[in-house]
Amino acid sequence: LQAPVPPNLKYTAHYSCARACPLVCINQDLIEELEVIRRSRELEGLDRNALSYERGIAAIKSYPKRVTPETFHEVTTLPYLGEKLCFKVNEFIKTGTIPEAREIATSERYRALAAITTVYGIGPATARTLYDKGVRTIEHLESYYDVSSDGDASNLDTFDAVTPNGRPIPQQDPPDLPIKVALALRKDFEIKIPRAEVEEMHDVVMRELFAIQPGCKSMIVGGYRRGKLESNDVDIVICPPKAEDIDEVKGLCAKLVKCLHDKALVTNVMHLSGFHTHDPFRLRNFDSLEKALTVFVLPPDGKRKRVHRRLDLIFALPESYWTAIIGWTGSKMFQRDLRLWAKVEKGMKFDSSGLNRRYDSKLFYPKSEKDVFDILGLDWVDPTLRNA
Ligand code: DGT
Ligand code: MG
Repeated sequence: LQAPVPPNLKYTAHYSCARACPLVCINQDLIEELEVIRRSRELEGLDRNALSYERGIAAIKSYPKRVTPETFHEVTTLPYLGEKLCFKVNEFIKTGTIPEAREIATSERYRALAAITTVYGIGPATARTLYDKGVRTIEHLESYYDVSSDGDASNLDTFDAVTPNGRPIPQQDPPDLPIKVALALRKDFEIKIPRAEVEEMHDVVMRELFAIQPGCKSMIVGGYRRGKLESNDVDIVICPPKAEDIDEVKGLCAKLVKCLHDKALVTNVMHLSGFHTHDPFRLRNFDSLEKALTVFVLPPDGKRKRVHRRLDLIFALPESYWTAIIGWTGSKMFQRDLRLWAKVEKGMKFDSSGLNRRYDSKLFYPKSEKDVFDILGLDWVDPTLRNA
């Protein structure tokens, strides 16, 4: 699925949004070893250190030659490859492993924190608190939250937050609800989603959406768009047709979710957010995304049992459609560097909901994804090469 690397994208570029970063690289075994160290820093809340590793790892992912004694010197000149990281790369060249990574990977604490954070909704800080309370395994978690992984989350569905006109009623998400849903459906969520099923889910969602609001555009984003053969969830960015009255398209996300929920296609709603309230500036500019984080299940297909899937629906107004697509295509690192590039090199502000110039707040209305790259003065990077 991967696009060829165009010669204008140099692997020595400082920003990962200016490099080609494949999904799987020639030094994947080294990446996986370094990833253990990065992950442990993240799990321990050492975010700056984790980010240093993430940047170094992204630079190695773009490096197109095998790391060997012959290429080692060049590797040390790559961006973000500091002394410590180079030392570890050198250990890997000599032995095929990194001793620190091996030590971490076998430690009880790392294994427990890594296992606990596989549950959707549990981040590193919560995981450490749970660890301190004696939680070591998913089974411990089940008893801690009083949920069994039996595939039944119907008692964990509190979706009633929509008025008859489709507006979400502002409400606090019930605490721990996403975690409880994720535990109950854990065995389903562990099964990755093949591309064909991602596409089938998209088709079903769009069929329902067209019945409510004809003329919407949509794109499957996330890891699917970066070329992953199997995804953990499905992310879809949706854009309503240009409306005279912004009120016409507001609330579309909640309306769609309600319709999918009524048809038992969405079984649980974990989070639903509307456009930002009544601040007229915000409505037209930033944060103008509505989003729903849900659990979705395809209609039964004969005897075949369908698996519960995580589905994120992101609604963007026409002027923020392309920035939303870039933001939600990821990767997280690519998006982070895009923001940094925009700020440091161009005096602009980029995020999923828009693009503007800092000194006079001039807004840009990109007409395509390429347009966003052009405005930011960046060479085009194919989505399948955005796996920094
Ligand atoms: P996976 O695990 O197979 O679903 O892999 P991804 O890469 O699809 O990961 P995912 O679904 O967590 O996120 C998709 C991209 O969307 C990711 O690169 C970062 C971005 N993203 C995730 N959550 C948010 C959010 O709340 N706001 C914004 N602006 N972007 C987000
Ligand atoms: Mg995803």
